[in-house]
Amino acid sequence: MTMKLVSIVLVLLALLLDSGMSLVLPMDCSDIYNNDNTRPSGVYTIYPIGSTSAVQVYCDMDSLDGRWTVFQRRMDGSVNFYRPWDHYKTGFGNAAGEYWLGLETLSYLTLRKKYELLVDMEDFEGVKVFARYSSFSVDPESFGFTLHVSGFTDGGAGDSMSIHNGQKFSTFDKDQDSWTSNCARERLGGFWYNICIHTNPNGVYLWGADDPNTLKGVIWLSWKGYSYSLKSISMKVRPVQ
Ligand SMILES: [Ca+2]
Repeated sequence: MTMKLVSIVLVLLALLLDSGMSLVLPMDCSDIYNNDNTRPSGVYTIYPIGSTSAVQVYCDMDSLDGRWTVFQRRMDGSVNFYRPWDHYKTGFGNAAGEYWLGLETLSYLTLRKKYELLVDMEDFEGVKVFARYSSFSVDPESFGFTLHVSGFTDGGAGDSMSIHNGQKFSTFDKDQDSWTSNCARERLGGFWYNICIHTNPNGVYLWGADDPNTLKGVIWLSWKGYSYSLKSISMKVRPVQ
């Protein structure tokens, strides 16, 4: 009798698995792609920390074979990125547009899998370039959300991230940068500021040319210099295979 019951349960389980239903919730866009590799780029729900941690993200299924989980995106200046620590910790904005996924989620993801980083960007003339890094992780909050990024590959943008490697995250109300004053207040964003920037992806959206003395725009120094604010930039991660 018991054996029969076990057999029935096993058969049902086999049918469930065979029907393509996933018993495991996706923790990132790579899991979503692996469940169904025909899924297009767009907004999906992921569960980075388990079933109660549902969060919406934009999945880039196109760039360099896809599977990218976007954690930062600027594209039209619709969202204010000059925000306090708590906002950068938990995330803000809209996954269909401009947003920041949140340092807590980012830290959880990169603790559970080894990730690489892709930074896609575009200027107002429609030119697109990228920078790629073979290793990317963010420490937990108790370590200041310290950034670890290395293994640069040039996609035309040059390397403006490596100078930020090893830095803790800073916002206007939490100065953990390496500068004597407050980088977040001076560059009007939140980032892994050093002394202070080679890139300022969370700076002020300025529609192109910027005063070279202010250094507060959406800057990627090694591509457009300090006096140009990008049209779009997005930072995304995927597991290293
Ligand atoms: Ca400082």
